[in-house]
Amino acid sequence: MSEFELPKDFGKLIESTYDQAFKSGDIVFNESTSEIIEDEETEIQFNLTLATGLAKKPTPEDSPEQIKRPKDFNPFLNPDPKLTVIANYANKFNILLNKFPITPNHILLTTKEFKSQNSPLSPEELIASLRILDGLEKSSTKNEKFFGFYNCGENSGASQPHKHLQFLRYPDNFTPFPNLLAAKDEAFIASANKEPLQDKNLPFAHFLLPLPKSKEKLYDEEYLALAFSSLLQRTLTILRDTESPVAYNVVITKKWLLLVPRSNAIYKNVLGINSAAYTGLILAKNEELYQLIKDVGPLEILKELGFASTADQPTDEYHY
Ligand code: B4P
Repeated sequence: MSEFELPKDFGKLIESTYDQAFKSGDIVFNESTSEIIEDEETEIQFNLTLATGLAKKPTPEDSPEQIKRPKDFNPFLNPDPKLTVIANYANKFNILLNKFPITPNHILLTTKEFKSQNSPLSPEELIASLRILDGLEKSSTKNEKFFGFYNCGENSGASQPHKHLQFLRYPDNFTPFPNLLAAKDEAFIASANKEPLQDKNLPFAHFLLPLPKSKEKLYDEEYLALAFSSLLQRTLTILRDTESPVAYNVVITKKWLLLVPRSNAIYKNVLGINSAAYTGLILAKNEELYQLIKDVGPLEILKELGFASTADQPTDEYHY
């Protein structure tokens, strides 16, 4: 049995932990409203969410008196047992509930020991993520689809420095753009002969690989390490020629892996954008920001916080 095997009742375990933590007030659930809009030119879907309660959420800049805990409090080191779904997963991780969710059962994969959120994903972190996605989808009676995401580096939208990935459900009737792109090819590792997939209609650089359908290959550490590093090389090649620190978003599903280099975390100094936005889920914490997203258009915002697309460039033999 693999050390990454999850309990058969993984979904139920998440739900019961969530229900208890919610009842005891250890989860701060924020009500939200959502709508799906479509970009006129590309027909790409975006799910816009308005969650005004989040504006009151404590931030690392709040004073210790305000939030009644030490300034450098790390919620992922010795995590709260009431928020813990599985402690010591594969001897290296914890699977936790997000304390401030907008959708129920939002979970996090955190490293047991402190590791930096600026470090690339390890093969074990990729395998654990795929297992979690598999566990979530198998537990769903409604054929729901899930994604994992990792906000890496200063400009990526991360707020916690302790390494963590997050897992969310895609909204119903929503097609994220990478699904359409990944469906165009079989699984491959990017090489000097074949660049990762990039949608020409999108105005920001992004690198996507379809993942293998066979379970043996999908859960193969070496394969995943090569796939991730081939995307990271392209990401670092873009960042190499700029003044920007290393920052990128990772989105993973059971079907594909996506990396997006980031130039900035916040649009016009008001709207924070993380990995979820680069798979089409955009969050606003007040009405003005919600309207701003609609007025400017999600693609324009994503363009400004990323880098120019390289879809038209010929294959470059030297990446980073
Ligand atoms: P980070 O990678 O550091 O940053 P983030 O997702 O952008 O979250 P942030 O904290 O900045 O949240 P925001 O108000 O923008 O993730 C840190 C994670 O740890 C977060 O999930 C955070 O909530 C969680 N956390 C913090 N303290 C904790 C504690 N004591 N115990 C357990 N978990 C703790 O957004 C609020 C939430 O909405 C975030 O979770 C965010 O990922 C999620 N979200 C963003 N866009 C979304 C969208 N379009 N739809 C649905 N959810 C979305």
